[in-house]
Amino acid sequence: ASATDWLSRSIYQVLTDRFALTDDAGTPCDTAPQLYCNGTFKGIVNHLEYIQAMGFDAIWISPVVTNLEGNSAGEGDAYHGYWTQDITTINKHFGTSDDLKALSKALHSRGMYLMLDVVINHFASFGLPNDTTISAYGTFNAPDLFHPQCFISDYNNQTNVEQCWLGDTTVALADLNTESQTVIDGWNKWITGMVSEYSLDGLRIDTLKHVRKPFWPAFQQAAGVYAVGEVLINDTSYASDYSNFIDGVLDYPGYYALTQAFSSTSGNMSLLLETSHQTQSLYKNGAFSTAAFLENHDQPRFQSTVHDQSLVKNAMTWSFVTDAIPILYQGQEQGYGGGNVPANREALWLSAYVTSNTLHGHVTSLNSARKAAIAANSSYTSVPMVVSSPSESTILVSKLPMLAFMSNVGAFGSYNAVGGGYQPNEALVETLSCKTLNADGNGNINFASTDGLPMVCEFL
Ligand code: ABC
Ligand code: CA
Repeated sequence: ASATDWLSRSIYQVLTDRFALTDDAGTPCDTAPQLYCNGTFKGIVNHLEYIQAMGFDAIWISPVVTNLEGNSAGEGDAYHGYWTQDITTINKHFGTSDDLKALSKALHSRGMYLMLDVVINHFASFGLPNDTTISAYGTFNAPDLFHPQCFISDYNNQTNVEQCWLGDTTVALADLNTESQTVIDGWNKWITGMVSEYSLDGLRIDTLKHVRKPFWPAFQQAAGVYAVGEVLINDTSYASDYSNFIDGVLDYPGYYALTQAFSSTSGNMSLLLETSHQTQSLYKNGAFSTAAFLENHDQPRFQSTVHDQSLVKNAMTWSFVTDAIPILYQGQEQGYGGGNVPANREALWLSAYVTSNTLHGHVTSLNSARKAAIAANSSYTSVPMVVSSPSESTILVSKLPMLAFMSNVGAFGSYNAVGGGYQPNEALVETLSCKTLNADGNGNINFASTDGLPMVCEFL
């Protein structure tokens, strides 16, 4: 699927080891020791209804290739999938190659997309690698296919970021020499094969900023599908330049602004406004070049620090009402509150996949509001949104037929805001509360909230 195909999609992030067991035995899963908890591809297949019923039409799954086997002293197992050892085989903890094909098929028969996380920057090693470790790497089994060993020491030096190594002496992430033609050809051939073998619809590219930019266009072309890259940085101009080399970029600067804006009733709303304007002007395709999220597997859950449910609902709304492709990390709909890694990687089966809680309903409403707006306006995914901040505690996203008001006044606050662009007296629905209302004689709506909750309006 192309970038355009993905723009109308909504992505649910699955951490394969922590999403679903093959049979729901109710096995406990302690996040602290960082060991495999045994989630599988088959488990995902069995719970696709749970994801689709919330309105998601795509999933992003953890990297699937064979990882280092065994336990490191202190950093645990490769349950997250980022410790690559052999890219020609599938991580047996998650299932077989046929199980992965069955997952792809099950998704497609529901009209859903499969996005695979791929790690191109490095292979992994317990301790610093030696010749034996490297010979087990299969495709890239010679020392000169890796950059000389040095750990990244200066994030302000781009060559250091690209050519030195992530990780540490417990688990070293051996940095591939992505300037070498052998490595370039090896990766391009591999990704063409993976996309075709598993009928992938898209890719999430790990550690994008750790590989030189000109590597990416040929890789993307070899993949032949949409790819969104991870550039972990709180700097819009740094992140946005990657949109000239790859379809999409995970919106980390927006994540930092979003979490700050709704962190408390005195959160910084003007920073969110300013960051979103920068996003619109700096990325190749404005905010359409980004994918937005409030949580992921690397960052503390929003509810590890914010407890006011009004703030939580407002913050969750943002990613679903902007031009970005929305991503929701599994467990957010269940109100999970784990802090830093590894506490934020709670097993979803511990929630029993209940669908009765408030945030689950909130996510479902947000997805359906977005889908209705896309269906009502054929240029919804190509004409840029207009973001404004009517007061220091409110932000308004206008993307007709949708108008979304968010605020950080909190559950005990109230706010008023005016938005326009409708026909005089047009009949509208406020999607989150399911209440109908009418625009006034000038096509405006006057919002008044007494509990600080977000409001999403559209004509239906
Ligand atoms: C494990 C343990 C950790 C322990 C670590 C040493 O080892 O879990 O507790 O601290 C995988 C696993 C991790 C594991 C690592 C290393 O491998 O999931 O659990 O950590 O073994 C991606 C993935 C991530 C994955 C990897 C590795 C990469 O999403 O899940 O980790 O394949 C860097 C990379 C980024 C990477 C991230 C983990 O590390 O750039 O791609 N994520 C600064 C740097 C960033 C850096 C970040 C964290 O620190 O600029 O480049 O990310 O080290 C903002 C600034 C940012 C700044 C942040 C912290 O603050 O603007 O620049 O980021 O304000
Ligand atoms: Ca690198």
